Amino acid sequence: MTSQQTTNHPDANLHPVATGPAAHTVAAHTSPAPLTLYAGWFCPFVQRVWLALEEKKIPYQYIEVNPYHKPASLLQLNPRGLVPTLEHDGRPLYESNVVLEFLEDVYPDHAPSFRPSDPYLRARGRIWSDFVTSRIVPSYHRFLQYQPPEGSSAEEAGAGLDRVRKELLGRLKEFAKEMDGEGPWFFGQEPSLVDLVLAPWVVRLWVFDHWKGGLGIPGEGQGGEDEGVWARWRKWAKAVEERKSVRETMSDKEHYMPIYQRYADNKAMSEMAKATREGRPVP
Ligand SMILES: N[C@@H](CCC(=O)N[C@@H](CS)C(=O)NCC(=O)O)C(=O)O
Repeated sequence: MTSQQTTNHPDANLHPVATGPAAHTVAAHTSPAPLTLYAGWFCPFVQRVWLALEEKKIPYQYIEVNPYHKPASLLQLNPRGLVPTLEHDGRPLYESNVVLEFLEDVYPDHAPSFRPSDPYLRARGRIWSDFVTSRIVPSYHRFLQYQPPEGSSAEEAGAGLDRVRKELLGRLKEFAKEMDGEGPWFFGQEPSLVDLVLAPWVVRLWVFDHWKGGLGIPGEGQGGEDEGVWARWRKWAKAVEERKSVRETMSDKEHYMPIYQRYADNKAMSEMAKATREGRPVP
C-alpha cells in the first residue's frame, strides 16, 4: 500500500499524474513559461483550459496538483483551492470560463480564435457556455450521483434514476437544437469556446453506460421525431471525440474509473459532489 492509499481522505486513491496521451502532453510542458497551469489530469474543468492552450499553441508550464490535498502553493494563488488555476506573468487567475476568455484576450495572435467575430454570436456563445455550466454539468452530476431514497421499491428506484437520466438527456437536446444546422461545431465549421466548454463532459459520457444503465442518446435513425436534433448531436460529439487536442489531453480510462466509481456511489467528497448532494450550483 502506498502512503496515499493509507490516508483516510475519501479521494486519496487518485492516481497522482496523467497517463496515456495526456502524459505525453504534460511531458512537453515541464519547462518554466510565462504562463503556468496548475492542473489535475482528471479534471474536466481543467481540460477546458488545457484544450485552449494546446489548440492555440500557447507556451505554458503544466504543474500537477492534487486539489483534494490542497497544497499551499495552490491556495496562495486561488483561495478556493480549485483547479484549473493559472499564473500569468506572476498574477493568478482561476475559473475555467474566465480563463478561457482571458486567453482569447491576451493571445489574440494565436490562432484559432475561439470567439466568433460577430458580437451577436459571441453573446450567444456566452449564453450557451453558461447553459453548460449551470444546467448540463449539474444534470450530469445529478444522474451520476443518483441514489434512490432509503426504503425505495425497485420500481421507485428505477423511476428516480429515469427522471435524472431524462433531465440530462433533455438538456443535451436543448443544447443540440441551438447548433448551426451544418456544423460540425456549435457555430459551424470552426470550434469556439462553447465547444471547448462542453467537450470534457462529452468524452466522459461513458460513465453512464458503465454505472447507471446508459444515458440513452438515440443511435442513428432511432431518434423518432427528434432524429434531426440527435443526428446533429452525434455529428458534434464525433467532432469532439476526434479532435487532436481532446485526445491528447485524456489519460488512460482505467485511472478515471476509481474516481468516477466514487461519484457513482455518491461517496465523492469533492466540492462538486457536495454541491450536487446539497442542491447547490457548480462550485
Ligand atoms: N468553477 C470551477 C470548478 C473547478 C473545479 O471544481 N475543479 C475541481 C477538480 S475537477 C477541484 O479543484 N476540486 C477540488 C475540491 O473539490 O476540493 C471552474 O470552472 O474552474
